[in-house]
Amino acid sequence: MYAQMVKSTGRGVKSPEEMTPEERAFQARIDADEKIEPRDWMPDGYRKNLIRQIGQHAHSEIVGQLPEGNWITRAPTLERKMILLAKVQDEAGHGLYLYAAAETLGVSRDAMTEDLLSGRMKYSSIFNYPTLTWADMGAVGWLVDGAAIMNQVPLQRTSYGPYARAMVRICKEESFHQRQGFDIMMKMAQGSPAQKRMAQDALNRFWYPSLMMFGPSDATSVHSAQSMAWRIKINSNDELRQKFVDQTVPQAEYLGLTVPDDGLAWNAEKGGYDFTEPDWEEFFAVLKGDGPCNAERLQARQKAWDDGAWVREGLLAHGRKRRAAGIAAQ
Ligand code: FAQ
Repeated sequence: MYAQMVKSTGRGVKSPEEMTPEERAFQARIDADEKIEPRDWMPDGYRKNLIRQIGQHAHSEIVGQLPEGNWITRAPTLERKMILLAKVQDEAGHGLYLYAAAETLGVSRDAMTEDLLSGRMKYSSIFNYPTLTWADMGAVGWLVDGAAIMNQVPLQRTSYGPYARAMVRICKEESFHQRQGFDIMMKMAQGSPAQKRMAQDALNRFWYPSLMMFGPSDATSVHSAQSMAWRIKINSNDELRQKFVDQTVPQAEYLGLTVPDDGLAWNAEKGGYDFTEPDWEEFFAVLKGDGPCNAERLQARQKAWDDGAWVREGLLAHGRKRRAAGIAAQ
């Protein structure tokens, strides 16, 4: 059984003997690959862990609009501008589906936003890196959306129904995003020597931050064991990172670009690439708020929240008026 398998790798996962009868019945549903729906009984820890992961995922989609939004007015052609605009709008949609999925667990979007702004909730580390050139739009689509898909395709089979269903649509759109990024990279890599240098520079800067998107190594991951026992996560952080490297290195070769890792080598025995781990000190520093753009990203979210106050107040007043009119009509 899954829970027993995970027990050997530890980190607070209860054995069947330690579970209450309700928890055992819940785990049996998970092990039978049944979807858990909002009104079903669930352990508090399952609910909290899902709110944490889905909420952080939603924040990532919304904050993730900022580095690309930065380039909408500077896209090199009208066609590129329209495509980028559509992509950034898609990310807003992803954030909304995910906030809605988290709300089915009893948390409000306002509360999640307050947690983001106060630093209690995170968003993906990748969005704390700047986008300096147009080639970065290619690298973000190719690598960042590529890493997001690698992580999110298995999440279509996650145990919580609303999250799994949100992921189906999100993954379709992310595939388009990844292709548009690769298309930009192809144009740049096949362009003038200066354009090729820009493409290589973007790959150099985004390679390790993209590998960090999968989270810390399995040995230091806090939530993986329990999340995998509950099928909130289907794969471990290291498994997905390896799959991403194996998929992306041949794409870089096709582009004629060099992955910035001297330790990169095909390992026939494991059927995958050996590669150099990201700098985990840098990763944890970015998580703590010390990345190149953390302060700027949070300021932008704070400003959007403050600027939107009148809309929220107006909607609430409208809601109150309609309720009062409804009561009066009755
Ligand atoms: N950045 O115990 P674990 C996108 C935190 S969507 C920041 O291994 P877990 C689309 C983690 O939260 C990208 N924090 O955690 C797009 C935990 O802290 P906590 C987002 C990170 O949850 C593309 C602590 O470290 N995708 O890009 C990161 O089991 C282009 C310990 O870590 C998702 O959110 C990180 N990279 O595994 C948009 C997918 N990694 O909460 C615009 C869903 C770890 O205790 C443009 N999420 N942490 O304070 C997941 O699959 C998981 O949550 C992981 C982390 C794999 C991210």
